[in-house]
Order: sequence, then C-alpha cells, then structure tokens
Amino acid sequence: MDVLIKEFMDKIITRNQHEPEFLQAVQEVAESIIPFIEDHPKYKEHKILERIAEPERIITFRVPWLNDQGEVEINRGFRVQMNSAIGPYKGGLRFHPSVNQSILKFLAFEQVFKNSLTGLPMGGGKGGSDFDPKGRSNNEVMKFCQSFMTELYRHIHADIDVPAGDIGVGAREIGYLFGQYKRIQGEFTGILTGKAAEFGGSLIRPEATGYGVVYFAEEMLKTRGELLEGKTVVVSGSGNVAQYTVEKCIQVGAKVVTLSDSGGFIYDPKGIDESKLAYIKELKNVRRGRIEEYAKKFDCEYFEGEKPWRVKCDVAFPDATQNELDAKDALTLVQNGCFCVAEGANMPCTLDAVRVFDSARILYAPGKASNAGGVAVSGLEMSQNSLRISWSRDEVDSRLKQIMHQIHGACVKNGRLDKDFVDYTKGANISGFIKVADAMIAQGYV
Ligand code: NDP
Ligand code: 2IT
Repeated sequence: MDVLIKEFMDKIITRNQHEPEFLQAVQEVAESIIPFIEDHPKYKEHKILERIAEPERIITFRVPWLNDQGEVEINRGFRVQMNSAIGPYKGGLRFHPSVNQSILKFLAFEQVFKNSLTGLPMGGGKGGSDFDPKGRSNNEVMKFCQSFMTELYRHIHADIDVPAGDIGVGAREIGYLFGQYKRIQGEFTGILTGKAAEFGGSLIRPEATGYGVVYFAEEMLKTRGELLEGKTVVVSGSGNVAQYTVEKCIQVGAKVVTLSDSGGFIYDPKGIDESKLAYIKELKNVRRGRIEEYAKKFDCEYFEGEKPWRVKCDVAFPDATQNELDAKDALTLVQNGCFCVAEGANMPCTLDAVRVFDSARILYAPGKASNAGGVAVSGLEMSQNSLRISWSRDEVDSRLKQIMHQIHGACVKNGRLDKDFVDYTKGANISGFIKVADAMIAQGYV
C-alpha cells in the first residue's frame, strides 16, 4: 500500500512542486483513500483521486486600490474553483499576507471533502488575497474589498460559486464585498454567505464553526462515556472560530484557560467567563487589538511568541491556523493528559502531530469533519436566500447540531479501526469522498 501511495504522491509532487501545504493535504487524504480505492476498483478506473487533486479552475487577478494617503497599492486576488460535482463551488475568502496558491489549493481541496460531509449540495472552493487588513482603516478595507469584487464578480453567482469568510474576512468585509457585487450586477441574490442578518444572513452563521466544533467534541467524548462539562480546555486563536468555541464551552460548563493570537497566548487559570468573553469580542472585533491586552485587564499571564499547547488540559481546540501544532506539541499535550483534540482551524495539526495522537489512541478529529459547522450553516443560508425566508436561531442551531451528529456518525462508520478506536481522519476522508466520487463518475469526464 505504501508503494501505491508513494507512486500517487510522486505524480502530485511533480505537478505541484512548490506547494507544501497543498501536498500535505493531499498526502493525508491519499493515505486513507488509496487503500479504499484498492477495494473499490471503479474509483481507480475513473482516476477519481487524480481528478479531485486537480482544480477545475484557478483565477488569479490584480487588485489595485488607493490607500488613505492616496497611494496606489497592489495586491493579488485568487479564487480556486476546486470541484463542482455535487453543487456550486463553496468556501471562504482569506485575507492574510501569507496567502498564496498553495495555501488556497490546500483549503479548497479540504473544502471538497468537508462540504460533502455536511450532506448539503455544495462543491469546494476557496479564495482570498495577500491583503493584510491589520492596521488598515475601515475606508481602506472598503476600497480593497470593492476592487477585489470588481474582478471576482464575473466568476461567482448563487448557482456557480458562493464565497464566505475565513481568516481576515468577517462581517465587515462580507458587507463591503456584497455591496460592490450588488452595485455592479444590479442584483440582490445570495452570492456570499456570512452576510449580516439585515440583508440575508443566517442567524447562527457567526457562531456556527465554533459551536459546531464543540458539538462535535461532545459527540467524540460520548464515545468514551465522557462529557465536556467540568473539563479544562485549551483554545488557540481569538478570532471568529475561537470566540464561539469559548462561548459554547462556557454554556456547557467547561473551563477554557487559554486564547492566543499571532503575538502569543494568555493563560487564565480561573477560566474565561461570559464577561471576559464579551471583552474579547469587543477587543478583537471592534477595537481590533491584541490578546496581550486581556492579560493586563484580567491580571493573568501572557506568553509572548508562544503557543498554548504546554498548558495542562483535557481537551484542545486548535482554532487559529494551519500547522500551528507540531509533533512536539502533540507529545506535550498527550503527556499532560489531553485526550481529545478537535480542530476548529483547517489543518492546524501537522501530519506528524496527528501520528502522535493516533499512536496514543486519543480522540482526534480533522477540521474537515469537526469545523464543518460553519460551511454547513452557510449552506443553510443559501437555502434561506433561495426561499426568501429566514429561520429562527433555534431552527438553525438544531439543524447545525443534527449535521454535526450526522458527520460524527459517518466518521465512526467508515473510520472505526477496532472496538475502542475510531480513526476520524480515515472516516471523514472516505465518507466525504464517496458522494463526490460517485457524482463524478455519473457526470463523465468533465
Ligand atoms: P479570524 O481572522 O477571525 O481569526 C484568526 C485567528 O487566528 C486570530 O486570532 C489570528 O491572530 C490567528 N492567526 C491567524 N494566522 C496566524 C498565524 N500565522 N499564526 C498565529 N496565529 C494566527 O479567522 P477565523 O477564526 O475565521 O479562522 C480561524 C481558522 O478557522 C482558520 O484556519 C480558518 O480557515 C478556519 N475556519 C474558519 C471558518 C469560519 O467560518 N470562519 C470555518 C471553518 C474553518 P492575529 O489576529 O494575530 O493574526
Ligand atoms: O473553512 C471553511 O469551511 C470556511 N471558512 C467557511 C466556508 C463557508 O463557505 O462558509
């Protein structure tokens, strides 16, 4: 089997030489899917995995805009339209200086499997720009978003490709992007998700990824007769996903003791409560400040330039970015008694970190399963937009819970290795793959 995986990967490496994140994401999928394909020759015959690993289309474009000093700035915009076998391309936009083709291809590739797992009709895509919103005025962010959409608009539509938020793209950016699309096209339709509730956004979409990853962790813990209530929890990041992970943890009675940003992490042994969380939301979403300020405000420790993985915990939610948790961190977590890791971010754990979790046989879930709640509620936003109705918070939240439960069930079904251990990566990859693969076979070589 290792030879087959290597042969497959050698071809992928040759075609994508300078794309380490993309190769990492494909490697992880190939390790579960190639053995599965060996048992199901139709997928091999139709070269499904090879086709899934090649984007249907990548659009790259220039984004010129004027900053507050009246100077011209130039960024690069992207949209990776990865796979449309089961629905319109769907996936977020990331605005971060690190954005490049490799990162967006890995994210779009992951999105194909994730969106399939939700059970909703969404293909996979991802996009963004190397624009850094940090330190920019609202006016500059608006100018950038308008220029970005002035090219992107011709490639998206409610039935073609529906972007949303990701790192650096939240409600503010989605609002500006939507406004510009509407102005250019003269059309008010659901071409983006994550919109504000006043103009077609779904209730619970802001909360969905964070709430969803907690619902998923609760399902995982249940398989070992455990509850999240009373557990000590470590969270990284302090953006959208981290904030609502903390909110749901507080609601179910778990104690979150860390948060981080790219500057470092805070350790609050008393736990983050509702009022401290309200402070974080104001700090991060309104003032756009640094997490360090939390430590000063609530008199706790701040560790500059460090990640929170050495803090003792039962459950960890890596909610910041890719490859933020390596094998050494994984070993530290396991040695300190952590027995459940659910990814809120996309690919936050390196391949070697995952091997550490698997060999310790702790509960570990890959983002494509555990963070699918965000895109799932985006799918529900698309449905509400098409129907021109809006569902209540309770309605959307209960659908979200049901979807996370169903994804967990699919992972267990296809990932159970023995009576005590579920390989959630294998389960997620196989479950996500089957629907897309069967649709691709039915549609011929397109
Ligand atoms: P936000 O922009 O709201 O927050 C990102 C957080 O991660 C910030 O705290 C940021 O710190 C930190 N971060 C970003 N890059 C780095 C880095 N290179 N090193 C250290 N910290 C970093 O993004 P989201 O919360 O939306 O996204 C977080 C993760 O979740 C991403 O992996 C994203 O792909 C994934 N995700 C998001 C979904 C969504 O619905 N938003 C859905 C599913 C997955 P700083 O401010 O200092 O940069
Ligand atoms: O990674 C992700 O799933 C997201 N950033 C959300 C995508 C979406 O379309 O809501």
